[in-house]
Amino acid sequence: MHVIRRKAWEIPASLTTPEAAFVDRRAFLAGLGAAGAYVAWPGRARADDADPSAGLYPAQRNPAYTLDRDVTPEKYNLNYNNFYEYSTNKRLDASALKTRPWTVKLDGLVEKEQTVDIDALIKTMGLEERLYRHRCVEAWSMAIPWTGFPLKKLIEFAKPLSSASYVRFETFLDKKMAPGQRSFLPWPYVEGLTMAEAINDLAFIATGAYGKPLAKVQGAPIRLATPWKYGFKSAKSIVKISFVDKRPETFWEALGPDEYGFWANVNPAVPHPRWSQAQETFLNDGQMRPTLIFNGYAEQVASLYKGLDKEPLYM
Ligand SMILES: Nc1nc2c(c(=O)[nH]1)N[C@H]1C(S)=C(S)[C@@H](COP(=O)(O)O)O[C@H]1N2
Ligand SMILES: [Mo]
Repeated sequence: MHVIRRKAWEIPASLTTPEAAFVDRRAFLAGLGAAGAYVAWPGRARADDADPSAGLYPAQRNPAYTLDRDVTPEKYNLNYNNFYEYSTNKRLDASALKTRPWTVKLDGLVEKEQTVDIDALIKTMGLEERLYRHRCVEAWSMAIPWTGFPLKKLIEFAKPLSSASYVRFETFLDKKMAPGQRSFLPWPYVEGLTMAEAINDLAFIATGAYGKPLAKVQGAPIRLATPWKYGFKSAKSIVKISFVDKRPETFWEALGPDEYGFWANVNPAVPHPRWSQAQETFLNDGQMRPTLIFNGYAEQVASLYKGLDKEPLYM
């Protein structure tokens, strides 16, 4: 991940286009200026017309997960992404990603291995919307209306054995579909959670955002959202979820173990070796905001880390 040089950060010119201004103005006029308002960017609806799950969106919002800040305009979210399978540039093109047919394999320490079709999975799990903060380790943040289902529900469906202590998430591996995977990086992208983290209510599987199926750049058709952790935990375009008894080695850990660890909990007091985590640039307005411990979710997750003080919890 590239260091964001503070002076160099700016909203790309494209984000100050009339459409973006229009979207903001409409939200304002509709009295939706308060936290939670968002207006879908019309440009994407067309591209997703063929998605067989499209009719299931928007889903009802779960009122337990709302925000103290405005949702990031969808257009910003779609034009500022980390998805190294496509590019290390944030304005990336993931149109080569084929999201149907798509299956997710549930394997490892489970009663019975299963491979489930994404559309069947979405129907079985049901959908809800949650507003979550999103904090990248690079010290920028957004606020995103995800649609999906609790990871816990998927785990109940997968029926892990009691010997499973970690969940490992794996992204697709296909050099033809993802030019970035022709690089030397340790593909496929892998992430992991402890079982206790994975069954926490906050751990969420997203299949949509902004009231629609996920866009390709967002990691369609299925990704993780763990808002108390740095964004690199939230693996995109998942094809395999494995229940294991050893801590999985993650993509970023394999690349830079001195800079990126397993836990990756957000903590303003623990700097990245190369930059401070005390503040973040909120992409809605480009302004710096103080970063909060566990990204503001301490009440829900702090208890998961009792007695683990010796672990590198915050990288
Ligand atoms: N497969 C995959 N998942 C990934 C990444 C990636 O490069 N590949 N980047 C991560 C990082 S660093 C962040 S901040 C988020 C970005 O999600 P967004 O582009 O939807 O904001 O995805 C995470 N998941
Ligand atoms: Mo990130």
